[in-house]
Amino acid sequence: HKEKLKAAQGLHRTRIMEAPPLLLLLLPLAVAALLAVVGPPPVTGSPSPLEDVVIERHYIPKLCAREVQIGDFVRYHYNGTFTDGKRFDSSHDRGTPFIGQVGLGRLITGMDRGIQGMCVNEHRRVTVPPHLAYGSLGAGNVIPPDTTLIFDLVLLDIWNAEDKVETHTLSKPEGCVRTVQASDFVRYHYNGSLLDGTPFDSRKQTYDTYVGQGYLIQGMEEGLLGMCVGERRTVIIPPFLAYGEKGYGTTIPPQASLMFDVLLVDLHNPKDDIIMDNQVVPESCARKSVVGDFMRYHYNGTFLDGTPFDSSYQRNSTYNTYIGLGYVIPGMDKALQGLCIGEKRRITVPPHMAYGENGSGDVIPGSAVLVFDIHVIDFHNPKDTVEIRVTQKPEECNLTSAANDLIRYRYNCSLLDGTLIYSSDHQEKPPETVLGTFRVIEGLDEGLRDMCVGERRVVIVPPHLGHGENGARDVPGSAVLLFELELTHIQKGVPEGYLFVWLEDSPEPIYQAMDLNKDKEVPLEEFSEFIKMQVANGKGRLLPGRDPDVVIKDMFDNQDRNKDGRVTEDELKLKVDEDNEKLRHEEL
Ligand SMILES: [Ca+2]
Ligand SMILES: [Ca+2]
Repeated sequence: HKEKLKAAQGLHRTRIMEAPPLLLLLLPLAVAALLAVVGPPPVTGSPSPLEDVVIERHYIPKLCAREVQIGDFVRYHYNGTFTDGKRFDSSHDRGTPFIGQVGLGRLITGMDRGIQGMCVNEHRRVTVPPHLAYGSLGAGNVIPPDTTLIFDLVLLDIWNAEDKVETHTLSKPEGCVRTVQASDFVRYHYNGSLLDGTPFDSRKQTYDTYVGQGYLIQGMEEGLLGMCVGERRTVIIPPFLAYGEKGYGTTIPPQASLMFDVLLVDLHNPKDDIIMDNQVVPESCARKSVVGDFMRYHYNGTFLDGTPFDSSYQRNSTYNTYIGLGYVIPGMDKALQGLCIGEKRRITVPPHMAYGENGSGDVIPGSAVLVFDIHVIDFHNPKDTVEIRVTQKPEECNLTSAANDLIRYRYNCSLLDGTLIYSSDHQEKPPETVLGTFRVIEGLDEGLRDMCVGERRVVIVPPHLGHGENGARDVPGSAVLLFELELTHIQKGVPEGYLFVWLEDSPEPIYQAMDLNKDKEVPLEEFSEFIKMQVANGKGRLLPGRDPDVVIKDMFDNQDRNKDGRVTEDELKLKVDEDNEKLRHEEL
């Protein structure tokens, strides 16, 4: 208000000086009365001297955020001409815009008045009568006395000493939790322009810097505060919070307001730890991952602004690693501990716990915060054993499965995320195996032991007791397998290397028992009949899982040492005696 008043007083004083009181007195009263009613008469013939500046607005920008007011500083180009068109001054010729403050009597009064209300980029012609310019004295030998001056102006910049940094949010993502604070490290894109729109800087890469530690011009330090990642802002900075009187290089002139279009893409603080959220924990969680476990997990990797950089889903293969042993970035190594199988969580890793200032290849820029949405498929420890949970046990459970037994069973085999890989229900015949003969994976063999017919179990097999690092058809490498088992049949077996065992003491003497028709020789038919009789009477047991006739033929061939198709008393030996003989031989 004070400045406005001063300006008004200034104007008033000039008018009084330029209009002699005598002239006013001579004006006939009648004419004065007429003027009071109808206004001044139309101008005819030679134009009478102007009382005030005349403003012609040749171009007004569609967007005019701010108009020049008293007290504002302005930067503008101008051409000054006389009414005959002769130029007496031009900032264009000097190549330097004029900088001044408006309405405080520091410009000629006509300009103080003529520039008010102007927008940046407006083109204006201001015609200034002599009494609002250099009056009857003129100015040196440039402006003669009593000269009307014409100024063609282009306004380039406005600011005020009271100005603060101005920010306008153009767009902002929903659910913004974190905003820029002093001492944060930010990565942002920007376009920089002067207030009239002249661009001075733009780059393809992000600008990466600390905030609030003097690395930036003061206005940018303030303008970035409170921003969210993904937010787009216009930041308008007055010259005294930018490069001030000196400007910067050839691109930023002295006393230039700067306008930045800023897009924040990344934000962290050097004190940040990993952040974990969006956690989804499965209902049952028998064990949580610890250092030394080997984990298989899927992940989507994005930057903070949501731009994806990597995904295990796209490769259609889990990421597999030991955890807590430095095989992955420190943030991930830490984040993978204490998780349940099946758990999902989001892990935000600051760059000092990821790829640091240098980033990684073309994929991860320097100082990038990484966001991983992970899904734990399974984990195990190389020390893990087979885990057996009995889910159903028949009341009567006398006969249990053991090594060498032939068994039949039903099973479903799944990954720990529930993906069914194999099921015996999809096979024509129920699977059959002899335990302890490496016909099934080690963990399953173990899981099928000590089971009675009708018993059901869940058996969890770590990969080193399953299909190992390489996996098998439909089984991914290093996968933990879950079997649902039901034992349906047990046929007790014989020890390894045996084709037949006695369950009771063998008949003595055995050859006589075997020679059914007592003719001192035992052909295959007789031998076979004898063995089958022992099996039928529960006195002996044949190797299960093979055609009994084939097994008996093998036994017979072993005994018929001279291969004449009949076993004699001399040829017959029990396997136990044979083994003892071998042993003796070796000792000798
Ligand atoms: Ca015989
Ligand atoms: Ca023989």
